Amino acid sequence: AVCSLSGRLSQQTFDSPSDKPQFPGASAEFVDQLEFIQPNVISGIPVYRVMDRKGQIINPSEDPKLSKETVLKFYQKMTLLNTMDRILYESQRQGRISFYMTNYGEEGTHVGSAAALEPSDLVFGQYREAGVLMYRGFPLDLFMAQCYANADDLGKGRQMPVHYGSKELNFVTISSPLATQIPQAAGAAYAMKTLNSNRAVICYFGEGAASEGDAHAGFNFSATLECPIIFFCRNNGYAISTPTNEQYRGDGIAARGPGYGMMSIRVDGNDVFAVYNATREARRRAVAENQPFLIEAMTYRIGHHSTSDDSSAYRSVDEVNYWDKQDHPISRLRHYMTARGWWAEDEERSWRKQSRQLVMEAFEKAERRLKPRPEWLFTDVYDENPTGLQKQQEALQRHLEQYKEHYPLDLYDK
Ligand SMILES: Cc1ncc(C[n+]2csc(CCOP(=O)(O)OP(=O)(O)O)c2C)c(N)n1
Ligand SMILES: [Mg+2]
Repeated sequence: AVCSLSGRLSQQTFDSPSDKPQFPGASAEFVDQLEFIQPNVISGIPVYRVMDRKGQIINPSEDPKLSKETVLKFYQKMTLLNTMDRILYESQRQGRISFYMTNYGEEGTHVGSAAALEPSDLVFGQYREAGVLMYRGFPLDLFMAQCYANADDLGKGRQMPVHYGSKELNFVTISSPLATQIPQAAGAAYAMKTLNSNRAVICYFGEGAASEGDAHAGFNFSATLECPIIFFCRNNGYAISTPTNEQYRGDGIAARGPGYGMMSIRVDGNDVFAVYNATREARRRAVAENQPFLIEAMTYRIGHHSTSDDSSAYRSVDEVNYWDKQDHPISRLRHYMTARGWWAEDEERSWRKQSRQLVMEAFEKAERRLKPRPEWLFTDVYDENPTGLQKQQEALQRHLEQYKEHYPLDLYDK
């Protein structure tokens, strides 16, 4: 029996702890059947939702039962973001600003997640999360100042539009090389854990960015170092023109969580309450248990990727219309509010008017404001400017002095 190649009997006979695999890298059993694991072993991860498309609560025990005041705040932030997007998109089209990215269709992912966090939690965004910053209280004037690169911009006009940041609101400045924020966020969460600060980190990224190597590094460090972080993937169907069926072959991003040993969930990103519930519970447990959570919010990018893109080249108008007309996070929330008698045509009309006015005032103010002082180009990187930079600054000053008639220097702050 010892020499039997059929194996089964001898295994039973010599069953002892040493017959279990002893490899340090896995906790598993031996098998004697050749079998590959099917790639779809994790497939069809369900989509958690609280409301149906008509804004009706499906399971009352999942209703977050937020106050009227909070729900109205959700709605107002989502629609204000929409209005700001429309005005800034148009102003790029008119040549007033150089670039813009809209958030159409993803408002529920922003507001639902932002509302579930503590203000002291640190946010790392990708670039399509303006609603998170808006929910935290970033004023329209500062959004506009950033896009207009005027003297009020916290970044002093040194970044492309939509690269917002706010130290006060714990929102790390956007850097658009994809996925760089993911390992940075993991490191920040590790620091928060070691400082025992009771803070969490949330890191937003697109399903396209999740294909970058940096995403792997961030996920794996967070899991092994047991970091209080929420990885929030906005799966909006596209990475510019690349649809998800060309982006990955597994069951989306949530399916990767178990591979990293991470708690994971897929939610309906167009259901602001589902996003809120999932983020709130993930946030609570991330801090209480020091472990990372992965949330994949399914949504749809209704706008073009950016003002440099024309999405009609790679998707149908019907597809976009479906999401815009049938399954929109804003209309879903409005159905919910209307059913409770919290919102009707009158409120809608006056809020539309008021919000448009707020955006237009901020826009006009930003456009009138002077540009940042040219010497601010040279500040904020070094504590003391190295001689090389000092020389460049002097050269710029001489150049502007000599050729001043070629530069609109009166538009710049002195
Ligand atoms: C490293 C890197 N490669 C390529 C780009 C160009 N790029 C900018 S956005 C983008 C698509 C990202 O898609 P996704 O992560 O799904 O986010 P979404 O735009 O859909 O919100 C690409 C390829 C980049 N910014 N950085
Ligand atoms: Mg995407």
